[in-house]
Amino acid sequence: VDLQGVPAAQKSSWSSFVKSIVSFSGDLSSLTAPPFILSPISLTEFPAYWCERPELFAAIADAKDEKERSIAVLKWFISTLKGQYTSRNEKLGSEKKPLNPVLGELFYGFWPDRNGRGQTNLVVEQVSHHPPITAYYISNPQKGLALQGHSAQKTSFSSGSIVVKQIGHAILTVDLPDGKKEEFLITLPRLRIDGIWYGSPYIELTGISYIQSSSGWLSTIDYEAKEGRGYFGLSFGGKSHFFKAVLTAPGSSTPVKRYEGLWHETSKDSDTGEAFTDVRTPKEEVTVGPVEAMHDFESRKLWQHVARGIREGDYELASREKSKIENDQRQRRRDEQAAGTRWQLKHFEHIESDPVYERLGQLFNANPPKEDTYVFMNNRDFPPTV
Ligand code: CLR
Repeated sequence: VDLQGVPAAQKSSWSSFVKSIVSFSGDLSSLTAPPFILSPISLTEFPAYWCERPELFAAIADAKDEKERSIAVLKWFISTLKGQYTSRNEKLGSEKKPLNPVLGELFYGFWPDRNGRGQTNLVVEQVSHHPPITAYYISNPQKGLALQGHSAQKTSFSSGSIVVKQIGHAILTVDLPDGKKEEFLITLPRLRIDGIWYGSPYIELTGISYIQSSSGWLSTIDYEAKEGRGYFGLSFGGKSHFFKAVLTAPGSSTPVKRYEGLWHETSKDSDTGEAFTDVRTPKEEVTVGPVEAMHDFESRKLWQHVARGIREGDYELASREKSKIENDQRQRRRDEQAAGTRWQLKHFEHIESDPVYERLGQLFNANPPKEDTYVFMNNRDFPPTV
């Protein structure tokens, strides 16, 4: 094979890395990869992808009824996919291996209020190291919106691709004007990482994911639907990043709304041809405070020297600094063991079964029927509105 994406000096190390993942299943984050494929960004930063279009998030609160709210949630969700799954290719040239967060690693940020959309706040904590699990809480108090979720991955290798099953889910809670709450259970698609052999990995989404509202409305998003045929006879068939979504009313399986298109470009209402999502416009990256003002465990401070090494191609610096962090972690775990204590999470509390997942999951036969979760303890003051 032609290793197009691999620098000459790293071709043999890439080949042995690929050989090691072929025979590997479990936690990819622990494998040592050649330098060119390393990203200077920690996985704790990834939950920010949920809110890089804050006005679409805020718009959920402005929808006039249950059906319109479900449509607004679907629109926001589809519009996050480009950031979630293609932004490393755009920023770093290909999908890369993110920094593997340490236990207790933190990431805080916000999107400022603009045009009355309210400020959106982000709290992320690495709640487990082995296996890696990241918990997040994103809220827009002014609009009465909160998204709580956690993310882990199970990886395997299948005919040249890495298959990533996402473990975890997100719950979006909307405070309604009448004092009631509406909840949405959001499940996550599977990923396939292609382009491995060539050293230029990229993500394709597969399977089906769901957004179940407590009002009964359900969005079913199919990432593998073949032969997309839009209103104008426009065919998306076979194109990558294609999706089809249907919205069904409470207790019914007849689609009330159907959408289709490319999640990294545009999509349409399949019946009327009306525009649905358009993510060709720039997204808004999360605002974070200066590194000097950060807690030692905040991602960008913790990894600053490793990240600089990776960015500047000084891999010796990167690996030296990474070893320091890993040794410090090992020492902490030893100290805890000796003292008979355990690491205390700062912002989240683990519960064995998420009651909202159980209740809403029943409505569409979620598999598995139960999932654990990390509940935000509501103990973070956010920076003032800018
Ligand atoms: C994390 C949760 C986000 C969406 C997301 C996007 C990219 C995924 C990442 C998640 C998990 C880690 C991941 C990454 C792509 C590559 C990386 C699967 C699901 C693995 C660990 C690294 C593979 C190494 C090859 C690129 C060589 O909401």
